[in-house]
Amino acid sequence: MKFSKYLVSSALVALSSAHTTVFNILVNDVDQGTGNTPGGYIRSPPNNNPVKDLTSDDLTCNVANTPATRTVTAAAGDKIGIQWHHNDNTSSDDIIASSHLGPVLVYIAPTASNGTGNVWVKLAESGYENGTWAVQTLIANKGVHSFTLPSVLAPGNYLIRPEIIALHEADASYAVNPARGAQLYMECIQLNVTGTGATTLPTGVAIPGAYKETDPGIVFNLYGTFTSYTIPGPAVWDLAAGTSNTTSSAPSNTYVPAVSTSAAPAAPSGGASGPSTSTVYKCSSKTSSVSGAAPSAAPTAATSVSGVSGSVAIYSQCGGIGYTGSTGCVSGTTCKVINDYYSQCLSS
Ligand SMILES: *[C@@H]1O[C@H](CO)[C@@H](O)[C@H](O)[C@H]1NC(C)=O
Ligand SMILES: *[C@@H]1O[C@H](CO)[C@@H](O)[C@H](O)[C@H]1NC(C)=O
Ligand SMILES: *[C@@H]1O[C@H](CO)[C@@H](O)[C@H](O)[C@H]1NC(C)=O
Ligand SMILES: *[C@@H]1O[C@H](CO)[C@@H](O)[C@H](O)[C@H]1NC(C)=O
Ligand SMILES: *[C@@H]1O[C@H](CO)[C@@H](O)[C@H](O)[C@H]1NC(C)=O
Ligand SMILES: [Cu+2]
Repeated sequence: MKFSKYLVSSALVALSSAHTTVFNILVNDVDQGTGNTPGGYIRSPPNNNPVKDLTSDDLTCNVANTPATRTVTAAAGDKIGIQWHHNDNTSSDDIIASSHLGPVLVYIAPTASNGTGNVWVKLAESGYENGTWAVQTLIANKGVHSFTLPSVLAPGNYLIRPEIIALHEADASYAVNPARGAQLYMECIQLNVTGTGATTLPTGVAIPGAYKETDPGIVFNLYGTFTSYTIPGPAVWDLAAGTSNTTSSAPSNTYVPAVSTSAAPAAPSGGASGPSTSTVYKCSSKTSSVSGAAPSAAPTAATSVSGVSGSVAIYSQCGGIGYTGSTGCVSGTTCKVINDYYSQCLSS
């Protein structure tokens, strides 16, 4: 049967993890040494699996929110580089699977809060701009994402929470189908901020709490047609640029959420019958096994709707409620109904 080859391939892919974690940070481009091992300065999880449950306490600082041994010192106004890696920090490391497209963000909270309460303030964010995803820029920069500590920030101990939201399975909501959904990668870095700043953090948001399964940036069809992406969570703190006290001084990587989100396709709401992803986009995690990829539902749902040939690539969307793009699949593929909201070009 046609779908069996996807099942076999998925099983193979699932053996290798495609995720990412933070290994170390740079302060004004100076490497602060390994931070994710015992004795380090990162509240680092035991593996690179994502967190997908938006209501879980694991979303705060990942599954191991216990104080790390050390704290890195940096001055208000310093440039901070977050170094992400997939498996190791060799030069051949791919940082994160290229399928894991999505935004890159940074939050801050007082260390004393342990991340609990309305304490998280967004310092930086980068989403989809000029046809490029922040994750693609991150990979091109060999895993380093940089931002500036606000120069007015009062001295003290802070948790820096970098985050990647991978959208490769986010066309379905985790709440509807736990085998799919956005994959969030985060941890907390212990930073002691020095300097002469006098501005304490404003009231922030709670994490978990800041993201909802109904956010257009959480449920998002990467394989559909879109021109903009709305990064979830609060606006970036207007002092986050670091050098001045004006809103116009936002960091150059700040993404201004588009007012219109109409380009984001509606989320499939067909229960467990989410799209059967290609092996290319599939990645392993403890909870996302082959059996969770809705293979049993997909074959019966996958009926050909269009034999018209066109330019829509394999595994891309070619139909569904609310879809207005092209329905013609490239040669060798056929548009098949996955559910009411999503049809996809698959091998014919
Ligand atoms: C690995 O990380 C450590 C700590 O940041 C660094 O000193 C070392 O140079 C890195 N190795 C490579 C090959 O990048
Ligand atoms: C810190 O928060 C985590 C949840 O993110 C919790 O498991 C842990 O017990 C808390 N630690 C303290 C000291 O409150
Ligand atoms: C996107 O393009 C505009 C117009 O050329 C430019 O001003 C902006 O800096 C670009 N953004 C990024 C992230 O490259
Ligand atoms: C942070 O830095 C201040 C000023 O140098 C110092 O007094 C304090 O002990 C440091 N705290 C930590 C946790 O390193
Ligand atoms: C920021 O700007 C406001 C309004 O212009 C001003 O009242 C405030 O003192 C400024 N704060 C700092 C830290 O410069
Ligand atoms: Cu992954």
